[in-house]
Amino acid sequence: PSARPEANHTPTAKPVPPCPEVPPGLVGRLHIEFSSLMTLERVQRENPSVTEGGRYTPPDCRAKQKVAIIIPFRHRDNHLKYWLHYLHPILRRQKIDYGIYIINQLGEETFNRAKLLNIGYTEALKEADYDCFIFSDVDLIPMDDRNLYHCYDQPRHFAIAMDKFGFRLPYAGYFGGVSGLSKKQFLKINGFPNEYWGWGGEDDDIYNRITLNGMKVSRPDVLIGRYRMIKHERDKHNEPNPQRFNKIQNTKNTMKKDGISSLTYRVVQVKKHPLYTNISVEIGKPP
Ligand code: UDH
Repeated sequence: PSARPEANHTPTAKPVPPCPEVPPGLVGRLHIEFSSLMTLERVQRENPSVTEGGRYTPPDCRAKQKVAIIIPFRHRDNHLKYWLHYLHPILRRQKIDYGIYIINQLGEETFNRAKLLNIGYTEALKEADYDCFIFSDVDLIPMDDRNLYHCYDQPRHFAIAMDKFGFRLPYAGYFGGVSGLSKKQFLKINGFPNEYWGWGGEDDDIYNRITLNGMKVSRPDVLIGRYRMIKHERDKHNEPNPQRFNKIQNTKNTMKKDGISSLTYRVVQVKKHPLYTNISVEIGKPP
């Protein structure tokens, strides 16, 4: 065959088909462990198709949704390495069009998970036209790749069977660990509360927001929704919040004014790493 110069070719732009409902390359149950040494260099070598800032688009099909994965973060670099090592290949097999956003709370004031998640939603939308937001703790790894990281008709709870809870829901209204809302679902509940400082309660407040706004939580099968948590001690400056029990009684009154509509913060740095985007923020401190 004669090698004709490229310029003479009419570009045969093959139309990319929509991604199938059930991705064909899934493997099911996964072996997850945290004893091997992990380095970012290794994870980078394993994932050459991930582009700057931790972005990936399936090369062979068009995904219906664009998914931003938001991770609340402070001083958990070792956990992040494992998260990236396990999740990038899973998301690729799932044919997800995605970006990874680490929302890093600067300083040593009390941690505020839900406020960081609100910031992640806002900042991700400045980068791309995301339709779906998945909020994941940095220490939670799915044990089955059939637990698909996209959004559903109702707000999704993914981490329903964690090892630390004996692979069951700890209580019926649990919405912690890993969850996902479409842009529309997120805006319907005015995002997440900004006023839960320290550990606990914010996930129950989010659950209340969902049900109070006439939605219900969607969940995977209990065998598919299994997770391993990387064992760790309680972090400094994230003590259990003693106000959480009172606050979750008041969601109905607080959700209209406290949420994405009242969010304030300061971005100090946005840095695109090969496997993720790091957004370092100042979020203030409890009143
Ligand atoms: N997080 C950080 N840094 C912190 C605190 C929290 O990155 O200092 C993030 C991280 O993504 C974490 C998530 O917030 O996965 C949730 O916080 P957590 O892991 O402290 O909450 P969890 O309920 O653990 O998983 C509670 C403490 C358990 C102590 C057990 C001691 N044996």
